[in-house]
Amino acid sequence: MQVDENTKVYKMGAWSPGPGCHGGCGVEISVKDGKFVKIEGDVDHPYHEGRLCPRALALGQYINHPDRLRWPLKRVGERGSGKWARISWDEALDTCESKLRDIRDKYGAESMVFGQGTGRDSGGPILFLAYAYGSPNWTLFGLSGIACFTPRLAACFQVMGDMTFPDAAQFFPERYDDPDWKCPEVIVSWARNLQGSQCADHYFSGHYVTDMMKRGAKLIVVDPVNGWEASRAELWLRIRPGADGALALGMIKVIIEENLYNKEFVDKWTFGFDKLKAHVASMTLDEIEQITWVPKEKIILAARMYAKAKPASMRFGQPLDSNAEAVATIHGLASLWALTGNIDNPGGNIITRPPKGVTLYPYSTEEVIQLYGQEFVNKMNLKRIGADQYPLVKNFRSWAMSDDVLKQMETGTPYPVKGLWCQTNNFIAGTAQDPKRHWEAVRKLEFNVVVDTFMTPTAQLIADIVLPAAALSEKDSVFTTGVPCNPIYKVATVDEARPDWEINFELAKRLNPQAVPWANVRGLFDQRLAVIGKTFETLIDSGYVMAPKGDATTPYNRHEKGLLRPDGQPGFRTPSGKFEFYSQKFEEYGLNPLPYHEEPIESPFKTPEIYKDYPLIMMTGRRVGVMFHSEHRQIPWLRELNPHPSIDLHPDTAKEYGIKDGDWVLIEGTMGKAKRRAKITPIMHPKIVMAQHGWWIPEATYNGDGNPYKVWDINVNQLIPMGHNSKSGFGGAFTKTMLCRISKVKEGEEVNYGS
Ligand SMILES: Nc1nc2c(c(=O)[nH]1)N[C@H]1C(S)=C(S)[C@@H](COP(=O)(O)OP(=O)(O)OC[C@H]3O[C@@H](n4cnc5c(=O)[nH]c(N)nc54)[C@H](O)[C@@H]3O)O[C@H]1N2
Ligand SMILES: Nc1nc2c(c(=O)[nH]1)N[C@H]1C(S)=C(S)[C@@H](COP(=O)(O)OP(=O)(O)OC[C@H]3O[C@@H](n4cnc5c(=O)[nH]c(N)nc54)[C@H](O)[C@@H]3O)O[C@H]1N2
Ligand SMILES: [Mo]
Repeated sequence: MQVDENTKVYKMGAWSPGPGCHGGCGVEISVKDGKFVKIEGDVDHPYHEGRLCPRALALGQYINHPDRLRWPLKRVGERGSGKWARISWDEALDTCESKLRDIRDKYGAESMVFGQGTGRDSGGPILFLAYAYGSPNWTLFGLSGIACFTPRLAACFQVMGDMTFPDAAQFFPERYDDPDWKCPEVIVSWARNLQGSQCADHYFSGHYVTDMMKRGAKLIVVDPVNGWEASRAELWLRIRPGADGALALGMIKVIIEENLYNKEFVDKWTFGFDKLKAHVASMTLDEIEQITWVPKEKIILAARMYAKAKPASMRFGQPLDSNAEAVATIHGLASLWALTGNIDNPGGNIITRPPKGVTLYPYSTEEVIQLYGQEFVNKMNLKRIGADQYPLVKNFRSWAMSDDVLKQMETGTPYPVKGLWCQTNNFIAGTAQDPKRHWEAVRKLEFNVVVDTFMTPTAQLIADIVLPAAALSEKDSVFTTGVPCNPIYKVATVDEARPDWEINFELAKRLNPQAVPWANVRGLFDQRLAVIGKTFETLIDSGYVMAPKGDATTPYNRHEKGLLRPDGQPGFRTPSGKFEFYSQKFEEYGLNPLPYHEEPIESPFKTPEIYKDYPLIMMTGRRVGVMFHSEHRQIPWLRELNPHPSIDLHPDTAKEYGIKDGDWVLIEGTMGKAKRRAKITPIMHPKIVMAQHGWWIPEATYNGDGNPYKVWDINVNQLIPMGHNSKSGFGGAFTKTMLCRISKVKEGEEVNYGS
């Protein structure tokens, strides 16, 4: 659309960087003379219908920020000295090419690790580069147990062959007006804080809750914090962090023992019901009340409300991935959907696959194989770090195990790790647990590259080359992980910043031309879009694409229609063809086939001796809407709304420790400490404190002393260990459950923000 002579408006999807998000919203971007002017929500887009988050609305301040990385840099002093020189893209890519070739020639491609952060669109090009180069070691670098979404995905794929999301009518252009859609009577929001983590995450943000509540849905919230959702809930279960597995079993017990389960669904579509029944019969609600801190009357009420609602949906969040045995916890939650028949039904939990299978960034083994072929994936598994040790890791999605990557960097066995390609990952400030251990390991490697939009603590400390990434409006990409399939395209530029896909495509072509037969990135997109009958250009023209009703990638009741299994038979993609309460895959992998609860590594019950000295439970990283992980600390509008690296304390807790609002607080755990500014709020439980993650102080200048932007003063991940991931490999990051004690920081020892 032409606004005036020089300004044009482009409709596209939004996905990091800028908003810093998991993507999916439709936006309108105005551009004048090749430069970004403004962003607005696209009211015609079915996803968010024009609503935008504050981070998207602040895109202009992100794009034009004076600290944006604008050209490639090379390190000119010692690692971590903070001395950099501008270089050309040719020199940057020549250096990367020759160093990566050296490492491959001397030690084998597997000696190079390709690390990403959360699911941004850069995930696709990172895997693409790793595999073209020949390294199986693609990972979510630093996050113990790959504890973000992958444990949830892995669990659901093993026990039911797919992932589900609450039905928000997201598959229908008419949304809630579609005649097949039903409003859930009850929504369970379990460890999910959509008002803060408002990023779409496949189900339309916090609007989902208000949209449904306006239509009569009642809300059950399972959360230690009395947040936005808990305060609006019909029933709030104030759980102790990390006790979710036990609560799920309690609800299962009530539903089975009170005969509230959906007999038809259970008989026809599930496997192992009797074993589940016997399993929950062996525990009492009193025990579960003690473990969870949730009164048993409320457990019973919640179970009844959820099971009697027709239909009911459940959303579940990342804290579950941090649970000690995350996969087992998630098995428990998913079992609740199956017991009540709320799978792929209107208004329940609907199975979600990428529209018509278009994949640029794979979320499942099936998608990895679709892109790279079974033979290649098998070959990669031979050397993939962690694949030999954890059958679930080997058999799901293709990540190298983050905890074992770190160990292998340190020990060099069974083979050495020599370099890190670090793209969309700020592990020193937020991604990694035990970030100093990561720093020690990575600083000893031969060659490290950081690709980012800003100079971060991570880039300062570990990079040899820093490459400037393009932001939203400056890059071509396709959002394929949810619905609909959105084009994202380049309409503006900022100096020499380049899109992740372009950087990785060019380097991959140099390192292995055979793996990159396309002339350019758009050629690759064209090939991947062929299944929806589009090219990248025609996708831009149509704006977005939704798969038609009746397709295997759209609801409902696909298990009845034979749309889920590769053999075309009715049922689910599992060994039994049913939802497995008793998982045959877990049994095969030597894991417990039934859902169960395990205590966090430190807890009032597991380590009472530690609890005596560290009597508070530290939750971290409860999301705030104005920031995405370690990003946006330098964006004025957003920082104004969340100005301090805070720790949330209940007024009673603050009183007990003599702390006033705004005081600096020392948090100490068994393995480290950090300072935070007190924010006193009644939403917290008196025994639980909450420290935001990802903090660094971009306005503090860096003098090369190894503490860039004061990160070591305030990073709470110094209190959280690596290497205690779940038995399956996935899950167990303990970001919500470490024990700690607090005290007021002595006068003169506060953290100042300036230089
Ligand atoms: N604005 C913004 N949005 C984001 C992100 C961001 O950084 N900023 N990050 C994105 C990413 S990668 C992720 S993984 C998601 C995460 O987003 P969510 O999955 O929503 O996770 P959190 O915000 O950590 O926590 C959700 C809720 O769980 C509660 N909680 C904490 N521990 C426990 C527990 O042990 N049990 C239970 N039942 N509840 C618990 C918290 O109090 C909180 O209210 O958000 C995504 N969206
Ligand atoms: N204590 C604690 N730690 C946590 C969590 C918690 O709840 N508590 N949450 C964990 C979770 S769930 C996750 S997913 C991780 C997230 O960890 P990450 O996803 O690694 O998040 P960041 O630390 O913000 O690092 C991302 C970096 O990438 C840059 N960036 C953003 N978009 C792009 C892009 O498109 N291209 C490029 N090249 N760069 C980009 C940003 O500027 C930033 O420096 O953190 C984990 N760490
Ligand atoms: Mo995450």
